Amino acid sequence: MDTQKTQSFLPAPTGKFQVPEFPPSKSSVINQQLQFSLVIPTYKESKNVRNVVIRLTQILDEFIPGDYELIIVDDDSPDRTWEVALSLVEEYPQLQVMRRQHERGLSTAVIRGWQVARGNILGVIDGDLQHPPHVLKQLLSEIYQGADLAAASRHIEGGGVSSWSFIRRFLSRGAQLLGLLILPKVLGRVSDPMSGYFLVQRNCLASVTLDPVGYKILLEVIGRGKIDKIAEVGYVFCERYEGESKVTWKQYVDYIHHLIRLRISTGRIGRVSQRFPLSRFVRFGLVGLSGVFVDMVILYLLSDPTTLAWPLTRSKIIASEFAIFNNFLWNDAWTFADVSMQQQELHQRLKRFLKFNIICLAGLVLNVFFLNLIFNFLIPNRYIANLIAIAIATIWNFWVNLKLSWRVTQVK
Ligand SMILES: Nc1nc2c(ncn2[C@@H]2O[C@H](COP(=O)(O)OP(=O)(O)OP(=O)(O)O)[C@@H](O)[C@H]2O)c(=O)[nH]1
Ligand SMILES: [Mg+2]
Repeated sequence: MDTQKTQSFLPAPTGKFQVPEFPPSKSSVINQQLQFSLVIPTYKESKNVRNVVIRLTQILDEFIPGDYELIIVDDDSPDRTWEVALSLVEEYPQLQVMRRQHERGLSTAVIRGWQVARGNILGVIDGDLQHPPHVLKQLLSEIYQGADLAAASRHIEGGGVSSWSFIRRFLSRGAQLLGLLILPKVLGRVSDPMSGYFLVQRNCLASVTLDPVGYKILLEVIGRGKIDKIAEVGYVFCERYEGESKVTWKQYVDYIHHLIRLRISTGRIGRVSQRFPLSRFVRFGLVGLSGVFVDMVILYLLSDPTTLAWPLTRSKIIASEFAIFNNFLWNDAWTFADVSMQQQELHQRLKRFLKFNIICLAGLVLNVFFLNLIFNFLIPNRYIANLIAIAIATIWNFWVNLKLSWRVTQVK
């Protein structure tokens, strides 16, 4: 307990996940810069943390004495890993501890650690001794020889997994294959993209905004960092002796989410979305969905054999007019709010509604045409046929309304 009075936690950064170009300065410490900062993310590792610190210190004291720091970033573990870690600081002055109480997650913990790091080489290693610490020497050597990123890999010469079940191997390889399909340019650059054990030069991350989800921080670094030369070093992923694994199904879901997010923001879709009003289109689509609901309900009330049983086309026209009115109100207030706020006069609103209505009526002609075509010749289910017809009309509606009804260029 005494320790806590003399030693204190590193404050956890907030805001954007951005590693500064230069190490942050701390007035109380002379000669800030270090060669190497190694972040150890921990969650419920109270039984491992002491051994990790001992092993890492032994190796680094021999290799780069006094020129490194260890940063444990703990997410307020219920087993008080943070307390155990802090109690080691006096004995191991190269160690610093961050206790995060407002954020959680492995990848974000690593970045928060790098944000306060003083080293020019940044690294990450698990806190459960599954990553053999001696490999650090090889990883550092690769960086000294000019690599931007040096990753420890289970899938090259000298690498392996000690005791994984068939299922876990299968899932890991399946995840890698899926990643290769979605993001070949990122996953294809390393043999073990799932590795959580790697070093990277600070300048490769400087002024890059990272945006990770879940566990796979290496994907984020390769996907968004300015990484040219990559080196790999084989290692055997050891068994866990203490503590428990935190890997659950959620990590697989997060992984897929992360792949898609990276693909969208860094791939071709990302470049297109800079020109294409993607978020506006998403809003337009959501409003359209509410219109589908209105349309379907009215269509049911008018045309279903159990209700009024009116002819399909007449019912559809009325249902669509209701949907058009619903959509206009939402689009004006939300999708194109930035434009309509500048043109709030009643006559301006009416003009927009008129244009919207005419464009949507043209869309309705398309809609009715496709509804009949699909219902009579392809799918004899009026609701499915209606859904497909609505999708076609929505695309038309978005493009023409964007160009004519809510003209962004009209905003002064
Ligand atoms: N700060 C922080 N660390 C985490 C979090 N989840 C996991 N970790 C740490 O990240 C490292 C890797 O997590 P593990 O659960 O061991 O994952 P793994 O090594 O891929 O899987 P196992 O082989 O089952 O151990 C360990 O040091 C964990 O304590 C988290 O949410 N926050
Ligand atoms: Mg582990």
